[in-house]
Amino acid sequence: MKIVDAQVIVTSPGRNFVTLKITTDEGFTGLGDATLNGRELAVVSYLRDHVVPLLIGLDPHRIEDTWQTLYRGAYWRRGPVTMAAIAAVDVALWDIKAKVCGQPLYQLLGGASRERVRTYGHANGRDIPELLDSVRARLAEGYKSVRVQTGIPGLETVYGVHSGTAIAETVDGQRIDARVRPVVEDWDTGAYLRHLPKVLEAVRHEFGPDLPLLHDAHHRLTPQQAARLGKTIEPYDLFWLEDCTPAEDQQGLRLVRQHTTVPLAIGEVFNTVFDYQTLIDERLIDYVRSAVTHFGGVTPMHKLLTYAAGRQIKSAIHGPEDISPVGMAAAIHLDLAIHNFGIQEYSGHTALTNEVFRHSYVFDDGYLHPGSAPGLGVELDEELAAAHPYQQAYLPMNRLHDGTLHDW
Ligand code: CS2
Ligand code: MG
Repeated sequence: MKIVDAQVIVTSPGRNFVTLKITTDEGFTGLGDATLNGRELAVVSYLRDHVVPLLIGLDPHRIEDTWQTLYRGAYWRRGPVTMAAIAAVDVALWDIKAKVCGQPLYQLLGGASRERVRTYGHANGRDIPELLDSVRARLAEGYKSVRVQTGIPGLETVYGVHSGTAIAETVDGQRIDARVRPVVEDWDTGAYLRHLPKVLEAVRHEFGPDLPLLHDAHHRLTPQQAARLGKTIEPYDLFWLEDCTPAEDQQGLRLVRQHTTVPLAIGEVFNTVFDYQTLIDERLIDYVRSAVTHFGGVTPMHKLLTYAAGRQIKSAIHGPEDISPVGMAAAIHLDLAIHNFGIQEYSGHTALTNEVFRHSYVFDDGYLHPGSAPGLGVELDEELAAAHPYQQAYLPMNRLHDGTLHDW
């Protein structure tokens, strides 16, 4: 069998997605997600201009060799753009291989290790009452675990809280469309450290001690501040504290681990195993968070999770709405198959997105299942995708009150 065509399809059914579609001479097609939120077109060019020409004529069954060729053969390696492009090829080839076998992908990854995949959803509020309503809404939708994020008194906008009042960065004093330049949110670490314990106290008071609660600090604290926060919130028994400090500084987590037993989840911005080595070897984290789409695909993700399993670290594959249903499906197949599954983030997608990407995975009662369709179980409606062209959109940025740029 040979690859005869590879198309990069960009669509924006409410938000931008980049999808690679590979076609073989025997008519099998495979899909891969290449979406890198806020930098989508860089991956489009990496694929169209540099990778697609190399795919034509290859044997689609040679997934490992193709992955190594794209990773080592480029000479320049690692990084979110490169690894998202390689991921799209890898996932599309696994989709094809599973379709040729007539099996859902998880059957090629060792078969099911569980009946279904537990998830967590996002609850957000500008204030505590609004957050409590949002938690109720997630529970009503069936979620059994909930991530909680709120606004912070004194701050106009904050990550994870859709307030709509964010200020677009201005140029020469002129306010400009927030889609053309990043929206600038504001941040105050002290206010956050003082406020979060009150939020968790209120949520525990309202929903009791048993509801698994998660919180995302989104890379905003120093290791010392993260250690302090971890200690402070231990009484609220979080399922995890996520991205408590920028973890490129892997050794920074040693300080956090020395001071708190709060479970730690890290890695959604990581794209190779090298980003995790100290964290995993020294057991500095409890969950790995990379997305299949950003980590080079199913092939390296499966290897990472096997490596993590040796140190009793579990999976928590990244699953916000900016991971397309193609990337989501790949995650769910892995989730069903691996032994050291932890939890799957699942924000879901809009109805229009689910029309563009028709998928066989099902969300029911807080759990996901990939379904029994051969391959990933996702079909792309190319005509509908073409009706929703790319729209420039940046991720927000963060500035402190003195104007210093801070992690968002
Ligand atoms: C967040 C993400 O889901 C999460 O844990 O960190 O929503 C993140 O903000 C986005 O994926 C960025 O594109
Ligand atoms: Mg996160």
